[in-house]
Amino acid sequence: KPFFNEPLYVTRPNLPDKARLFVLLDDLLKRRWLTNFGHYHSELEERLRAHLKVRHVLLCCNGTVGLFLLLRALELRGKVLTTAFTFPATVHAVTMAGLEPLLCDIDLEGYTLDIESVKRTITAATSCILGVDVFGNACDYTALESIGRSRGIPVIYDSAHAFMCRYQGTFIGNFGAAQMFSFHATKLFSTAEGGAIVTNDTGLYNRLRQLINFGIRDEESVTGVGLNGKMSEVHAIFGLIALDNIGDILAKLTTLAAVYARRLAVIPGITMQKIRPGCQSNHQYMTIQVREEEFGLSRDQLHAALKRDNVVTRKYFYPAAHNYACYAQLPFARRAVLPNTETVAARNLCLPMYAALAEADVEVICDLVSAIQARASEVASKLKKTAGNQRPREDR
Ligand code: T4K
Repeated sequence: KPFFNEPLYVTRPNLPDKARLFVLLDDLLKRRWLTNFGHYHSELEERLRAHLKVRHVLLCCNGTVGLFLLLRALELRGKVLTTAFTFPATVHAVTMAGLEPLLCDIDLEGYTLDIESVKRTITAATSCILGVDVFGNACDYTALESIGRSRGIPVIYDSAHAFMCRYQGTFIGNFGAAQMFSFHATKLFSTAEGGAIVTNDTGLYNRLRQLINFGIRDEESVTGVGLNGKMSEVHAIFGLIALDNIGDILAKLTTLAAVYARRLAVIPGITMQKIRPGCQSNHQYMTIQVREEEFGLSRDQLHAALKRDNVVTRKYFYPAAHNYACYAQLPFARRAVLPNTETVAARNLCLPMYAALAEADVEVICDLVSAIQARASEVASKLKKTAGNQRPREDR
């Protein structure tokens, strides 16, 4: 019998206040303006701009399309240097934009682009650096932007996980040529589906604003090849309500992160992501590395053992992008080139983390991890026995 009767997922959406949602939806119907840069869209852009203290916010239908449009708006050619330790969206956006991903290794503790690997890998054909602020940890902005400046190429960031994070006191969103946020249902700030490109570059913003709306400049001119990447009014309403609660959500995640950190620190073989000094995380993800030699079980075994108790963890980001079948023919698809990426992808596990999660449940999850470690060999043989006759369960 599993410890929890209902699954505890890796995340759950933060839901909008129902009464407020219905009031705004009612107003939306009265306005009869559902999309194409409407009233609520403008209000959300304005509030985000003021909140993040950034010059421009371009709301998008999702983060992936935003990143794709950003790569197109930069009018790049050749290769884009990025990481394989990320969600498929990052590397696919590069490929879909007609560019070749050039994959670099990450640092073993913080999981962002490793600067020495960037220096070793970058070539004259590299037209952009695309860092990922993975799990809300800021890339080494200073080093990456110095490399970008010396080569005369833009540096941009997939900051899908980093909304409300700060670096040296400044909100993420203000670094590099532009940064992308995801506002997907699984993110701490959510519009159900959605995202944004934020930038202080007015020329880049103006190009993006046309690309996101079919390349249309005005009623009688189309300036380039664009698509429909706009956010609708319904999604913007979700965002406006979510923004009102963001302080409470951050406070709750900070409390839960402290409980996890205190409890997990004493379990042999478990280490936490090392957040860059000066970076203030939003604690959206609770990610651990499982070191098999000390823990007694592999990451995959811990994942399977927790699932038996209905704790549904996720192996983000396994497999890393260089192991996808669609990239197998590319030059970077050689495991030996990305040793740290391989190690982190094999060890990393994301534990349940969301504002509606009870502190007491976090304590129980930590008790379970601790008990599994203490009885590692017994757990390993039980898992082995049941592996043969268990139907695969949905990994959600
Ligand atoms: N770059 C990076 C670094 C990213 O991580 C992402 C997205 C992107 C770019 C692209 O941004 P978007 O285009 O999505 O805006 C989820 C999210 O769908 C994805 O947005 C996110 N990263 C990724 C890290 O997580 P999956 O495939 O793991 O989703 P799924 O459906 O398995 O959901 C995860 C858990 O959330 C489930 O265990 C249950 C829970 N859940 C999910 C949904 C959708 C709910 O409780 N309710 C829900 O409505 O990708």
